[in-house]
Parts: sequence; structure tokens; C-alpha cells
Amino acid sequence: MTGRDGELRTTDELLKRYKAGEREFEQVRLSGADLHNTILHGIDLSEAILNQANLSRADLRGADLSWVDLSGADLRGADLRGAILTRADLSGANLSHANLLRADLSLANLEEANLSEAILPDGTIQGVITPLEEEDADDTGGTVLRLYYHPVSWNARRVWIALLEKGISFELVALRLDGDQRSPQFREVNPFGQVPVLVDGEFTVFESLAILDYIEAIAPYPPLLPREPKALATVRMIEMLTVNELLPRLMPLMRHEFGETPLDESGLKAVHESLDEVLEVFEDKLQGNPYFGGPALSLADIVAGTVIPWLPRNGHLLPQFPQLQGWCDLLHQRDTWTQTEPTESELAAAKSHLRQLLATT
Ligand SMILES: N[C@@H](CCC(=O)N[C@@H](CS)C(=O)NCC(=O)O)C(=O)O
Repeated sequence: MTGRDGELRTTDELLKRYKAGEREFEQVRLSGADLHNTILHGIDLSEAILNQANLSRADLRGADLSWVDLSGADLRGADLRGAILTRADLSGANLSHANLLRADLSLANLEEANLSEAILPDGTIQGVITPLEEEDADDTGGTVLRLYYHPVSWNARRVWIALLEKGISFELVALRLDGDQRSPQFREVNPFGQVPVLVDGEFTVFESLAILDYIEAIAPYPPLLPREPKALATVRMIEMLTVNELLPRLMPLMRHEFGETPLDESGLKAVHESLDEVLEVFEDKLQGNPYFGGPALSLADIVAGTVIPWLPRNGHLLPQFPQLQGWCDLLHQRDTWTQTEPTESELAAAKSHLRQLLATT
């Protein structure tokens, strides 16, 4: 813990300690500090003095900024999604283009603050330069999310894991996928008759990757998308490679396993070789990091991590990919993976529907 006696006084020191993993900096005094474009997500700056500070374009997702003096601060374009700004003094602060989605602004002082084109806690965009009305301040758009899923669907499991990692409340609605997905009632939810679907109040989103982006936007902490450009691109690349390269190459093996379209020895060899081509790239992209985006779990791990650990069950072993093997072991240590792993009885129950679905995809 730092700052009770106010000993931390330079931004360089703050940034150095933050980089080293420290997060608690309550009561620091950094009036007029230049923290423009810095990454400080999840930081605890409660009761800090940051008046007139430059925090424009800073990443403050999920930060604790309660009781902070941010009067006259420059917060233009700052990412404040999910930040706690309870009783913060934002009088005269410039918050134009800031993202305050799901931020807690209760009892914050917004007198003469500039909120033009800021994204407000409820997702609306402030068009004109006026302070927030007090009754808006509590509205964090909180409805219980509903996830339509099937326990054996890896597309749905991606979303399920992300929701658990975020620690937000949601309810699960299971489909059997025995034809119920094509019922008129479910087609009202998703006209394509597929899971996953996420319903947030009036808003419905399907396509698992789009759902993951939505979850990241409404619940930014802990972040599942890195901000550093190369890490972000790697995460997106792994997501897309899983969907566009790995899964299509795995399908013939699954059809073979289910006895739908059996392969002869040379057919099997070709499938295994084509899977290895993709896995070699994945192995390379880990680059000695525990996760694809670096030190922390990201959407890449969630998307690839609901497929790759299953390959040995489909007869595709991973010994020539030690990094991927280590990464699989790491994922299996997470509660979110063990909690969402389909059980043998769920797999057995789904077998006949899966065979049918595989025949038609
Ligand atoms: N591209 C979609 C694919 C969804 C999908 O294929 N879902 C499967 C379960 S993994 C499904 O609901 N299949 C039922 C059907 O197609 O009738 C996504 O990423 O969400």
C-alpha cells in the first residue's frame, strides 16, 4: 500500500510500481500529474488528489476513483468503463469522448464538467455539453444477462467462461439442440436457431465472438482484451484462426469419430497433418508467454482454449507442442474451465443430436 503518508509524489514512480504489479495507491497526491495515454486499469486511487491532472486517453477501466479530487482534470477520451467514481470531485473536468459505460458516478460532483460525446453509464451518448442529472448517476444499466447455451457447445462455452471470468451475474438457459433450437419460440430469440445467444434486457446478441466483444464492453474488468497493439492483434488473430482454420480442419475428424464419415488411414493422416499446420502457428504465437495475449488470460485463450484441450479426445495428441500443452494445463487449473467442462453423461446424452448436427454442417 502506498500513499497514506503521501510519500509517492512522482508519476514516474507510480507508473513504475503499477508496471511491477502494485495496484493500491489510495490518497496519493499528484496534482497536475501528466498521466496522458497511460494504462492504469484496475488501479486503486481512492481519495487521491489528482486535480488538474492530465489523464486524457488513459485506460482507467475498473479503477477505484472514489472520493478522488479530479477537479479541472483532463479526462478527454479516457476509458473509464466500470470505474468507481463515487463521490469523486469532477467539477470542471473535461470528460468529452470519455467512456463511462457502467461506471459508478453516484454522488460524484459533475458541476461544470464537460461530458460532450461521452458514453454515459447506461450506454447513451451525451450529445450536448451539460452535466449529468443526478438521477442518471445511479443507472448502470443493470439487468440480469441470460445466456442460451448447450453444455457440449464450444461456441457457447466461450461465452460462459467469459461471463464467469468477469464475475458478473447471469442466468443459463439450456437448449437440448434436438430440434428445439428450430422452434418458433427460439427463432424469435435467434432466427438462425443456434446457441449461444446473450440477452441483456431489450438487447439480444448472437454469434459468439460478437457476444464476447459485448461482454468486454459492458464489463471491462478484469480486461480480456489487451490494449497493447501487438498483443491485441495476436489475440484477435488467435480467435479468428480458431474459427476459420482450426475448427474446419477438425470437422472431418469429428465426423470420423462419430462414425458419420469414416476416414481411411491416408485420410486420417491428412487430417492430422493439416491440424498440425495450425497448431505449429499457435505454438509459435505463445512465444514463451503463459497466455496468447501475454501474462493475463484473454479472449484468445478462451476461444482457442475451448477447442485445443479437446484434441487429444479426438485422437490428436499434443506432445510435439510443449508450449500448447503447458497452456492447456494452465487453463485446466482455472475454476472457469473445470466448472464448464461437459461431463461424460452430458456428452453421452448429446451424442445422437451431435451426430445429426455434424451430418448437416
Ligand atoms: N458462428 C456461430 C456458430 C454457432 C453454432 O454453430 N452453434 C451450434 C452449437 S456449437 C448450434 O447451435 N447448432 C444448432 C444448429 O445448428 O441447429 C457462433 O460462433 O456463435
